[in-house]
Amino acid sequence: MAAATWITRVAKRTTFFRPRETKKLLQLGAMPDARREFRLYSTVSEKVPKHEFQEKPRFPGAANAHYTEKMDFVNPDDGQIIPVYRVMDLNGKVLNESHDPKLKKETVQDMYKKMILFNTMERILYEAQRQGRISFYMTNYGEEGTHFGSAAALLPEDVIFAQYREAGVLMSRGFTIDEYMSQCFSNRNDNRKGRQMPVHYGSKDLNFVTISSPLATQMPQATGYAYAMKRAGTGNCVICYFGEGTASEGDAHAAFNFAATLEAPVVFFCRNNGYAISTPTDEQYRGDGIAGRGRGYGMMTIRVDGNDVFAVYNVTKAARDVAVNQERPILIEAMTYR
Ligand SMILES: Cc1ncc(C[n+]2csc(CCOP(=O)(O)OP(=O)(O)O)c2C)c(N)n1
Ligand SMILES: [Mg+2]
Repeated sequence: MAAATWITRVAKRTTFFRPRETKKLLQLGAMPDARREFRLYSTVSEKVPKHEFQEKPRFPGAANAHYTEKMDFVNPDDGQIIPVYRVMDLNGKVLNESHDPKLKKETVQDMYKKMILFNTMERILYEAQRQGRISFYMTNYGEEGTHFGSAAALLPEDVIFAQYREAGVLMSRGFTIDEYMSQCFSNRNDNRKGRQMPVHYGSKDLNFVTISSPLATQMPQATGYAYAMKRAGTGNCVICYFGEGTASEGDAHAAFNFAATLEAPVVFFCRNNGYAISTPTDEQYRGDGIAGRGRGYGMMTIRVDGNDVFAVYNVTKAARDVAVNQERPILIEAMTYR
């Protein structure tokens, strides 16, 4: 082939070393620091046929795209709407036996008992707030399935960054009624020493990071914590709960994008209950919900029936596996009501 038909292309190659390889290289004396994950860049010149170079786009910003002569704008109304994964029908009948998580009877009974206990405690605390005995309260009514289903799928060492409407997750981890009461009444037994507003729980022992009032602040924090966990090689993940309204905050974007690019082991768990205070979802966003954004950020994503405790358990367990074993973030959108 004539020389004129060849083009010399300068390509940037990236080599990733995962923690295990890094350790090996360290043992060989090839690396100065065991904790760092290295990215080595090498610049190489390669010859590619001119026509091929011209016909295949090689834009680094969309590496897998191809050329088209059709001027089609992507219409968000076209394409598949992400379905809602479920295990049970509305009567509680398991639809496909192979998706039954086959939890022990005692485990399921314990989950159910705690849901009832939690619901009862909530009524008392809500009424206490209405009577002016405590300054603030947020109920979790109707969202118990998302709390107890997801919490059961995690390990105690997995770290939780929550919003203010996931208090059942704490109960699943062993937070006691006394601890809830002490926190909400800000008394001397409160483990936060009464310095927080009611419902802004936290527990170092239970790996539950103290809740903050400003929406979405927990999200970039969760990403950072997950990235640090990955670098430390803990083999655990972070779960980050947030509401669909909170996903409109800039911090949510920052958290998703950093998690995707840094490949942080974080499970983003959105509770989509249809409202952000009084703002309905049709005023909150366009597109296919929060799950619809996952692909845009390059994250594996699933939508689940948040009222189906077994479905929530299954997706959280699978998401945890992806986060820990593939070292990447993953998004769950749990559909529910409040
Ligand atoms: C940065 C910030 N803006 C506004 C608020 C006021 N605020 C508190 S809760 C809330 C709605 C959040 O909705 P969503 O994330 O859907 O959670 P949900 O209450 O439905 O569980 C708003 C706007 C806040 N706490 N922080
Ligand atoms: Mg909401």
